[in-house]
Amino acid sequence: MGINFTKLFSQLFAKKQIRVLMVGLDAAGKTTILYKLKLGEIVTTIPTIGFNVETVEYRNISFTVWDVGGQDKIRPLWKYYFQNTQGLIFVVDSNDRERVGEARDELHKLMNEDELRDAALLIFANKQDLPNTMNAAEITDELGLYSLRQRHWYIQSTCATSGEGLYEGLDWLSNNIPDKA
Ligand SMILES: Nc1nc2c(ncn2[C@@H]2O[C@H](COP(=O)(O)OP(=O)(O)OP(=O)(O)O)[C@@H](O)[C@H]2O)c(=O)[nH]1
Ligand SMILES: [Mg+2]
Repeated sequence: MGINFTKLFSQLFAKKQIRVLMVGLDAAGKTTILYKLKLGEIVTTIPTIGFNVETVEYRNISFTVWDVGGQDKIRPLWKYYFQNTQGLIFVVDSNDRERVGEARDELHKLMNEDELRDAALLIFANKQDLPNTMNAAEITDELGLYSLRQRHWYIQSTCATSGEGLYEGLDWLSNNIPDKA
């Protein structure tokens, strides 16, 4: 009885854990986002060769966020991080009109991955502070988000350096993660 009560109690108050994979082209702002969330600070980044992982606590949820380097030569490594991903954050540099097509191709490849079948998709349309950015509607169009079938997705405008939009994104993720089987 005592043991059962303890178990029930800990289940009620246990933090929900969400595993998040954050990818996107190089220089989109992933590492900046990760450390803005973790530390509340802008860190000076260098291109990520490999990954960073941090646990971000927000609203009684513990997000384990894997930030994987996005340079083209190392994109084939993304697949090693797919397993058990519940939330996928795809970060786009909204100022990079030249490479938005490349971002679209990478996103659609990810969407065809069996291991990411059930992952909720959050797009961060990042770098909204720059003068020549595409807004969320343009990014939605350029990425072909409306063509995604049977995918729970959401696009959020962000500025990683000010932190704008980041927590709104986490709010959406926390409400849209499918329950584990
Ligand atoms: N103006 C502006 N610059 C940003 C923003 N987010 C990131 N940056 C800058 O963009 C550059 C690249 O950011 P990173 O966070 O290193 O990019 P990344 O996506 O981790 O890149 P890889 O590790 O190579 O995949 C850095 O100079 C950041 O300061 C933003 O919202 N606005
Ligand atoms: Mg990085």
